[in-house]
Amino acid sequence: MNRKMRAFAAGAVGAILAFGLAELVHGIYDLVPSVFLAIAQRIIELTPGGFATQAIETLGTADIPVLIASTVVGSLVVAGLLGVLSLRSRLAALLGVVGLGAIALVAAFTEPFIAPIPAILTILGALGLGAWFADYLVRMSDLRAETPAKGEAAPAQDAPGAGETRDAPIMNVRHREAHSTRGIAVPRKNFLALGGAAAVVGLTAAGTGRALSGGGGEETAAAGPIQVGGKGGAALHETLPPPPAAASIDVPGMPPLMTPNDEFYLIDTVLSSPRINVDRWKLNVKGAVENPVSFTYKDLLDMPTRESDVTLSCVSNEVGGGLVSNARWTGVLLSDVLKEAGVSRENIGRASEQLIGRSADGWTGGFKTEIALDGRDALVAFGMNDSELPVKHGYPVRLVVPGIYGYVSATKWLTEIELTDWDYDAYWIQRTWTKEGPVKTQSRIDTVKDGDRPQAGRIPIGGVAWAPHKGIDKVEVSTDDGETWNEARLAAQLDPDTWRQYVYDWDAEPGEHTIKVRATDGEGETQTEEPTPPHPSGATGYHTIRVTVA
Ligand SMILES: Nc1nc2c(c(=O)[nH]1)N[C@H]1C(S)=C(S)[C@@H](COP(=O)(O)O)O[C@H]1N2
Ligand SMILES: [Mo]
Repeated sequence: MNRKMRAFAAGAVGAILAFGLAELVHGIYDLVPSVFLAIAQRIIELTPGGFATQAIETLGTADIPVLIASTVVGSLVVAGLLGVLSLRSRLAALLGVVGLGAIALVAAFTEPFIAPIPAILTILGALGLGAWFADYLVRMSDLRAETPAKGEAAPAQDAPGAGETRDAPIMNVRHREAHSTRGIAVPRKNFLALGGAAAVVGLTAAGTGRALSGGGGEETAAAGPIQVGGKGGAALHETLPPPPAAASIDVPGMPPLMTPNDEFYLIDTVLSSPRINVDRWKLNVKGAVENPVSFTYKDLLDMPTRESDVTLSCVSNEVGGGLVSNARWTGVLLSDVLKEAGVSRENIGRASEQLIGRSADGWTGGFKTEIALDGRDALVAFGMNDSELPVKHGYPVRLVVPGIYGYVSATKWLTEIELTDWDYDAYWIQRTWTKEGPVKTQSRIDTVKDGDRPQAGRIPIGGVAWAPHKGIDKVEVSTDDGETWNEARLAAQLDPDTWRQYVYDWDAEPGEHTIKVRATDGEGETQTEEPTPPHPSGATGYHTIRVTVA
């Protein structure tokens, strides 16, 4: 390793130590935020439309690990470069560390739940430790002393500005020269051993912190059963019978009618789901309402509840993609919640035209208040497929609104409902997605995959079609690239708000075939053939696959 490489390694090791310590503290005390998660989170939020939109479109749910990995690697590279910079000017490197500290503090303080003093102490302590250790490695291995002439020649470049600071690096260089003449040079082996040991310590601390904070493990956290109703009795708690057998078609590869919670698609902007203490949680209904009210979790459970089967879909779903799922939701009607705040269909005005759902993490979704009151099963939901909402799906409470995409409506970790005018732009609207997000009618082929090479004979081509709140009236399959269409057999429609299964039994003959599917909604309208990308209002076009029949 040459001198610069060692200095780079020293800086990177310092960063690993700093991250390790910060993660460890976060693991022990979760009101000290995870610094790298906080930084990655700010990157998501600050990138105007671009990154987040692109990442969600192209990487789907993989965007989060990719972003975290880039944040970590990026930080190590910056720290390494500061190590190299410190060879020329310790002061400049120190300023760099101060800059990193400022970024970490700003990122941390934008997190929703934070204990300020411990967070500051942790960040400063971790950075101090990392910088000190990196500097120690550089000093002890005498990296700076090897080319004092270079250091002497460089002050102008090192100096960030005023004459006063201009002198400082020179003095530092001299100091280091003096220091080096004392001859404390660490041989290469010791450098590697010491640096390696520190890296191991840092990574272990980070790993321990991650494990303690349950990072990544949250999907598996089992959600308990829902405990509805204290006083009301059964009449106030409408339940649904199990889905009839006729609503499902039993063909290999068909997605289950009700998506199990751990298979339900996931889309959100948080790197780590807010963990909400349900005993302290409140839902505030505010803004342009007659009677601002607030509900505890128990208040909601004591209201008349209902179950509702609703298919949720993401605007960034590609044609044929998996960002669509169906669940049985339990909750109270959003219209009942609004009624308590004095809002009715008759008194919606300009000032209350839009309903904003605000999340504990600050995310917002907004839609026409009218939609909450037009009779559809818009729910303030706390149950999903007979259990409490899983943390990742919005525990303790979220919104579920049939017929409009999740990005405008389905606020998870809901803490606030605010009525406001139409001018307000919620999270994804600020990032260039369209203001109203009606779900576009879509259909997907599931039982046969693109590139399959099935045997000739009877092949069931099946899947799901959805036009939430309108329902599906017809699904057609073409096996000749759209020349001719065959009506598929439909399963019973569970609810107009859910997807509907279909199958077409194809007598396949050898050769190459292009298969397409299209659906017609409950209002007689067939989905558009013209292919458009998800951005800005949802993908259109027919799901198309190619198979070679042997
Ligand atoms: N707080 C919060 N709620 C949110 C989001 C989010 O990023 N943050 N994403 C929305 C989007 S874009 C969609 S498609 C749905 C997805 O819900 P799910 O992850 O439970 O499938 O949640 C919505 N609710
Ligand atoms: Mo979405």
